[in-house]
Amino acid sequence: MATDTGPGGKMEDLDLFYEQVKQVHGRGLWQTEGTAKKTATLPYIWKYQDFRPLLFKAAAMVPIELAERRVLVMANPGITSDWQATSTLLANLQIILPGEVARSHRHSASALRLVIEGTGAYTAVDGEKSFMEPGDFVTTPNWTWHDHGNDGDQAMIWLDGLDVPLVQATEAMFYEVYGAEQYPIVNPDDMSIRLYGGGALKPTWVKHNQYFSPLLNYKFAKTYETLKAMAEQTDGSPHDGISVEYTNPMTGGPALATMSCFASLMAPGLHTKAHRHTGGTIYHVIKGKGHSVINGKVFRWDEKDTFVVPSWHWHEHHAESEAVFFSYSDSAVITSVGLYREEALEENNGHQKIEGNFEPLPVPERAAGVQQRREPPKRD
Ligand code: 1HN
Repeated sequence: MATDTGPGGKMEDLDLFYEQVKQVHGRGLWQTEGTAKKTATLPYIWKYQDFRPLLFKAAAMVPIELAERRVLVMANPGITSDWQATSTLLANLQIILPGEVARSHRHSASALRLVIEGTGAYTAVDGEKSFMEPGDFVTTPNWTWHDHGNDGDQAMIWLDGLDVPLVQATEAMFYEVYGAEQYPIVNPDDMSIRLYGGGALKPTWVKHNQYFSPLLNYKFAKTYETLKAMAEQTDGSPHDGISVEYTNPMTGGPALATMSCFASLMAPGLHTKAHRHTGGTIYHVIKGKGHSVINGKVFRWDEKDTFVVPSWHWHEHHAESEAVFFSYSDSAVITSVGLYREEALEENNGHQKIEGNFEPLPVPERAAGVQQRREPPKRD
C-alpha cells in the first residue's frame, strides 16, 4: 500500500525516483554522509623498542634490491588503508646496512628524514650527498632524484615522513626509477649547507624559484644550540615550549611545500597547556621522556618513539626530563588555503581532564586488504 509522505509524494514514487538517480550514478546530497564525515585518524603511539628489532630482522631477511627502500610503515589503526599515519601523511622507519645502496628514484610526493641512529650514511639529492647524523632533519623535495647509501660501518635508521596520501588524494602522484643505481654526483658533498645553512644569511646571486627549501640538511647540533640559547631568554609557547619551524632560507616559508616541520625543546618538568588545531601532526621524540595527553588519554613516550596527534584533538605535553621533539604536519597546505584553525583550552587552567591511559589496539587476525606476503608492486 502506498504511504503518503506528504508534499514529497508517495513512498514508492520516491523509491522509484532514488532508483532512477542511482541508475545514472547520482545520489541525492541528502542521502550522503556529506559534511558530517568524521576524521578517521586515531591518536596513536609506536614504540621504537617494538620496531627496532623488526627493522634488523627486515635487514636480515629482505634484500634492499627487492624492497627498493627497506621501510616499515607505522600504520594508523583508524585508517583502513594499510599504510598511513594520518589522513595525509606517512611515517616510516627505514634501515640501511653498511655498503648498501637504496637505488635512485623520484616522485611528486615530498619526503623528509629525521635521523634516529647511526652515522656514515647519506642521502643524495639531485647529485649532492648529504651525510646524516642523529637528530638531523634532511629534506628530499618533490621530483628530485634521490638515493641513499651507507659508507659507514654501522646500520643506520631514520624516520621517513612523506605526503604520499595527500598527493594521491589529489591524483597528482608520479613516480620514476632512475636508469642506474645512483644518480651521478655533480655537486660537492653538503654544498647546500655551505650555501644556505648560514641562518639569516641568504646568497644574493642565487635564484631559487621553487616551492621548497634548497637546504638539504638542517644539522641537529645547530638546531639544539639555537633552542638552548632561546630557552635562556624565554619560555616560548605555552603549548609547545621553545618551538621553532624549519624554514626555507630563501623565503622564510615552510621547508617543504606540503609539510611544516618543527623542533621543540621542553625543560625538565615543563607541563604545557592544551590546545587543538587543524593539521594532523606526527611527533618524534628526539630526546627525553614524558607523556602527552591527547583528547583526555595519557600517551607515555620515551626517546625515539613516534606518535600522532590528529587534527582538532586537544593535546598537552609533560616533559619528565629535558625533551626535544621533532614534528611535522600538513599545516603548510592547510594554512596556505585558509583552513588553519586553532583553539586554546580555557577551562581548568588549560589542562584536560584525564580519562585513562592509551592502550595499544588489538591487531585484527588479518587486516582488511593487507597481504601477509607480497612482492613490491609493479609500477608503470
Ligand atoms: C621513498 O621514496 C622513500 O626515498 C622512503 O627513502 C619511503 C614511501 C613511499 C613512497 C616513497 C625514500 C617511501 C618512499
